[in-house]
Amino acid sequence: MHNRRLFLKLGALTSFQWLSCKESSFNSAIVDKRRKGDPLVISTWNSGIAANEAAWSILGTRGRALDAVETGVKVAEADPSNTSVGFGGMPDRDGNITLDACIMDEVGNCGSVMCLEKIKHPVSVARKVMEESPHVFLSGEGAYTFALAHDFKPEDLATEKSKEAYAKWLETSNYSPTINVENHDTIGMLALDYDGNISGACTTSGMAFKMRGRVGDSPIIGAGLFVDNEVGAACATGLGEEIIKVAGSAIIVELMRQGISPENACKEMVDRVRRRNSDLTNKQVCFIALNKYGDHGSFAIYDGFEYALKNAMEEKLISSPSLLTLPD
Ligand code: SD4
Repeated sequence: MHNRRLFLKLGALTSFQWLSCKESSFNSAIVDKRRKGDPLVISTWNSGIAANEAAWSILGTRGRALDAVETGVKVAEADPSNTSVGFGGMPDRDGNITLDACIMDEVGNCGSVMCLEKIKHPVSVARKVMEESPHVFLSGEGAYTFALAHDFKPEDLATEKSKEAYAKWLETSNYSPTINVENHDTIGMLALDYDGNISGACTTSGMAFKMRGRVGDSPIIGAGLFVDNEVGAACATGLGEEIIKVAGSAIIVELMRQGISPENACKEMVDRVRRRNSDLTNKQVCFIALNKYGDHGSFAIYDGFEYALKNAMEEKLISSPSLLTLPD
């Protein structure tokens, strides 16, 4: 009798209510089975190897995922050979190096800076925005003033390499701001700490020779990065405009909430980008994702994307599945 009543009650639910019922039981399953005592970190591209190493100095000693992701991506920001992030990043078309970064913690706090100039570690300014301002986004001049007020020192972020590349670009000044599909260095990092908490960070100098003021997905919470500690986290690299249009990282997390694997959630978002674009030439989009159990995965439009993994057992680069093969 009891079962029959339950059946009738469920029968009266709309499909949306029924789905919500299923999802909330899935959510509590995730919370209950949250993986504790087994930290790991993943990050985009091969620059992620060195960044993961730094993050591990925190995760491996039972530190907080938030500290790990900030420390990790700072390695890429300080590396002059990485021309898509921080020091040595490519300038905009007017010759200014403008940086975008964001960070998000296990309780959904987040901070972000956009078009920040002369500060080597935008991710640390983003963390200050999160922790010491009532806001989430600060941009341009305001972000710079905020950074100075928090003791960040202005520096010249140009290198010989970035100056030469800009001088060469000026010869034609051809405005075709594409993301190189074969290689990027923007770093997105997701970490799961010993206590089972997840945080993420993302940092970039954006498109080389972009229009002044252009902002991509990387500092946009929900596009370049999203963390929901009950479910997991995702971050992105590639053509920011396309990633923003599908709210990439936030929706990957929602797909994982429905029980979809990290790889399949990333694949679904790549598929949505494909459905919006009849021509994918020069449009690379890549996602990585991590769920509460420590499962991780990725998907990209083109092959060649890889992400770095580090946990107590191993450290490696994982080649991402993709939709298309790059033409020769
Ligand atoms: C952007 N997503 O600004 C970034 C670029 C990127 O490696 O990933 N470059 O659109």
